[in-house]
Amino acid sequence: MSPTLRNDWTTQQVQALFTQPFNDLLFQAQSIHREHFDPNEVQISTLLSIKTGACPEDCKYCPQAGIYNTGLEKEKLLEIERVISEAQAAKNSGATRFCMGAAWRSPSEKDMPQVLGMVKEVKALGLETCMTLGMLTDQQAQGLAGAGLDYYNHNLDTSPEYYGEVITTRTYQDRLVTLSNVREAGMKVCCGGIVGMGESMADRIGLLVQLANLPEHPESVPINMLVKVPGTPLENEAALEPFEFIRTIAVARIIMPLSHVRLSAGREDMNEQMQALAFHAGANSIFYGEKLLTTANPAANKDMQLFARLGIKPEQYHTHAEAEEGMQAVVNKAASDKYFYNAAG
Ligand code: SAM
Ligand code: DTB
Ligand code: SF4
Repeated sequence: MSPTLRNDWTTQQVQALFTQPFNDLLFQAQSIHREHFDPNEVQISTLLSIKTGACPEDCKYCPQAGIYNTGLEKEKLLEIERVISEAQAAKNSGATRFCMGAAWRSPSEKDMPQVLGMVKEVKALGLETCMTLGMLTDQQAQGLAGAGLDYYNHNLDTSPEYYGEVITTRTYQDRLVTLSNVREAGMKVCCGGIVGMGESMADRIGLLVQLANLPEHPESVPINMLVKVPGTPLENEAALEPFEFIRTIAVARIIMPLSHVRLSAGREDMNEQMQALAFHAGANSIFYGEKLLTTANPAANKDMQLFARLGIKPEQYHTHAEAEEGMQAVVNKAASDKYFYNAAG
């Protein structure tokens, strides 16, 4: 009888968590966080854009969509050598995972061999690998898994209800199919969304319900604060109330207790107190290094100084066997937690 994580959250239950008094919410999130993770460790990943700009999709938040005039310099798919040297630099500065992103609707068959080569070479450096390349067929997902890709990032972005306001060139269902292909191929899933796009609280709750009710929780849940890029339709969007952002992180932590929750894009616009509050709410992963894909991120030394002042250590990369063993220990411990686990499963 193995315990199962809940994936039957109702909107009402998540709304009740989300709207409870702030201190109660943070206490609950921090308590759950401490049951499953070292509260003073944060996983760090570095991003690289391996193919920049001229994307055929119309995501209203995105500087890389070809239809918006954001002044972005487009680039072709990078050579493998360049990717290896960027990955080595990321490793040298302390990252444990290297995430490669491409401004594609989906990868073409022509580009796949080069992409698979990148996975193999970056992995050979002793880094965990992640890619985000758009929609994947089941064969493409299997190819990436076969090359050794650890994680695939594909976000749901927002609630099903708000989605059509933001993207019209691919459906919510298309995204769910890609996520299922990634799972079937045996890779870990990185899936989250963006807040601050003019959505309502109900939409933030709707996104969280969708994420937690996937057949398996994503191992990594990036919560991005919209980076408002001039030239995109969302450039003048009103700023999200900061506590709403913290509430979103805290609820993600509570309903997906074993997932790494990433304080993702948008940290350039947050002060250190806000970031510290996000860690207190259960965020335990960040993007590390001066650049996200095309926009700015805090300098690595600034992040390390913040970590030192908060007593936070970067999470060490574990070998696959160690990670499996660690996860089994967490699952065993979770078996006795009646509130979040269904022991009858
Ligand atoms: N083209 C691929 C796709 O969309 O699936 C992969 C790259 S895309 C840039 C990856 C994710 O970055 C998007 O799903 C979105 O959640 C996030 N993102 C893009 N632009 C952003 C922005 N301006 N602010 C916050 N997050 C953003
Ligand atoms: C995710 O959820 N956020 C990252 C990553 N996945 C690929 C991307 C953020 C991009 C922010 C805008 C830019 O730098 O282009
Ligand atoms: Fe293209 Fe991805 Fe940007 Fe959408 S988010 S426009 S798919 S790069």
